[in-house]
Amino acid sequence: TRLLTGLRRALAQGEFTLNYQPVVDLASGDIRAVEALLRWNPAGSRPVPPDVFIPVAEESGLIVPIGAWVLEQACADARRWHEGHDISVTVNISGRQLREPDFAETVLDILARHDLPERALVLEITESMLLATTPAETARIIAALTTLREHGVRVALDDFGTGYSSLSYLRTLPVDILKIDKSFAAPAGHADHHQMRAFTKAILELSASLRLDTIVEGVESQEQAALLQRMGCPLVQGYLFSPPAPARQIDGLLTITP
Ligand code: G
Ligand code: G
Ligand code: MN
Ligand code: NA
Repeated sequence: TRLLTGLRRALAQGEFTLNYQPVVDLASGDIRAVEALLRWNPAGSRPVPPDVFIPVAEESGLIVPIGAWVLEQACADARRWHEGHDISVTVNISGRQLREPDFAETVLDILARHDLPERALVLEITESMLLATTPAETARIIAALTTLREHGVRVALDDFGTGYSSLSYLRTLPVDILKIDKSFAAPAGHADHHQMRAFTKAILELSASLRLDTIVEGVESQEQAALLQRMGCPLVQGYLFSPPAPARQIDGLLTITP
């Protein structure tokens, strides 16, 4: 397809960029982390959304070199932000990347080359990446994550609550952080908001009792933020605080002068 041809050229032509969305401490308003979100601006045409090109990159295997570029770029930016701030960078990782035999070594090598402490990196994975894996592949993914965690890299389970079997994956996967999917931040007035509130409260309690950190995604209003604070939610992410923004804007938020 034309999309695939374009993607093959995109890395060499420097058409990818990263935006970053802050993860905010609800009580203090401090930025604790930023999530790297990949953007593709093909020369001479309009940006292609990640929902469109990431599945193509995954099927073709191009997500492996693209994902390596994302890790390099995110660690280079994080090096600047980590100076004087306790800020980590969160990178979305595809199952295809995790199944590469040398994934853990690649990540540790990138961290070392950028002189970035392992604690400063969070890898964001989803339950769905285990859907089509064989038991041997699942074992390899768990081994890679375990190695990385032993070195201090943290793992976040993204889109929590949307999968088929969230609780069993939570028991299987070695994770440090739960990210509650944005569908749970349903605004007041939304038909399901009472039920969503009950689920959010239950997941927050589960997460705390498992000693995991919790981030609620998709917070768009003050009302949602106030409600989440009353529920004891520590960390949030969403348009209320900041949309995904270019690295230079994050520099500005952290008052870093390049
Ligand atoms: O915010 P946004 O529309 O950018 O993200 C859309 C989807 O693309 C999200 O599900 C997100 O996890 C995914 N995504 C964004 N950047 C990356 C990336 O660098 N690697 C992978 N594998 N997925 C990404
Ligand atoms: O799937 P993942 O959680 O990695 O991707 C996050 C997605 O959510 C991105 O597409 C990002 O642009 C989007 N996003 C970030 N903040 C908000 C928000 O407050 N509301 C909504 N609806 N989407 C958001
Ligand atoms: Mn994510
Ligand atoms: Na998510």
